[in-house]
Amino acid sequence: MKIAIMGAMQEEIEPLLAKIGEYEKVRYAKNDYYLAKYKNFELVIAYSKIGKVFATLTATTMIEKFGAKKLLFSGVAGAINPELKIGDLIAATQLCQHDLDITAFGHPYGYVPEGAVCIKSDTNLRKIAKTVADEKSIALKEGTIATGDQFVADVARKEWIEKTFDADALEMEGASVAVVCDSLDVPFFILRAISDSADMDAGFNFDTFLESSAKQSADFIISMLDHM
Ligand code: 3QA
Repeated sequence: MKIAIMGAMQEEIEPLLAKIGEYEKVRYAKNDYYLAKYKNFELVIAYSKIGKVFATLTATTMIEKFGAKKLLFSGVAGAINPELKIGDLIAATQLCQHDLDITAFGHPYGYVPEGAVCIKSDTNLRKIAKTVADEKSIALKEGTIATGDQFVADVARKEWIEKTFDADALEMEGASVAVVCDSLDVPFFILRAISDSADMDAGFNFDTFLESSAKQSADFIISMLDHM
């Protein structure tokens, strides 16, 4: 079975490629896709570039062009829930788009007709994650992740997202992956390690912790493959 492993930034997939070692690079739609074998799996690995549009393109390509049957996302996020500290892992139970707004027509934030405010991730993949976390004695948090085309470095914006969506963390790609995978019936899992707290220090903390947090997430994803 072919499994997609996706990140948004190069730093988010680099630890995966380093661990897997041997791969073939295929250029498609102005992006690089890395094809590899790991244990009994065929893998397609890529980073999309930042934001919802690129993430949608990459997730769709991994499924429709490369034939991925499951998709795992690995990366970093800004914390909303104060229990989440830098380096902590959160697995999305569901994802929403915090910047989607047709409230002028009486709809809730994050909703468009025939869509849903939140999309749930695959429960089986989340179970595998729990097994891995237990085995490694890692405190894996589960919660709602809010996605939008915005690097949030502002407490007021963060608090608005928290109260509107009851979200625990925020980032810029997860809900796109959720929409694509839900539409195409591909089970998906979104894992993020905290790089910052979406506050006024977010830019500095992000730069400081991107690499170490991205590695936390990537290492966990590799362990999940070992259990699939
Ligand atoms: C931010 C990355 C994007 O892919 C979303 C990181 C971590 N903290 C966040 C926050 N708000 C929103 N998202 C996040 N990822 C890209 S901007 C920096 C680009 O530097 C998750 C995330 N607070 C490029 C060098 O110029």
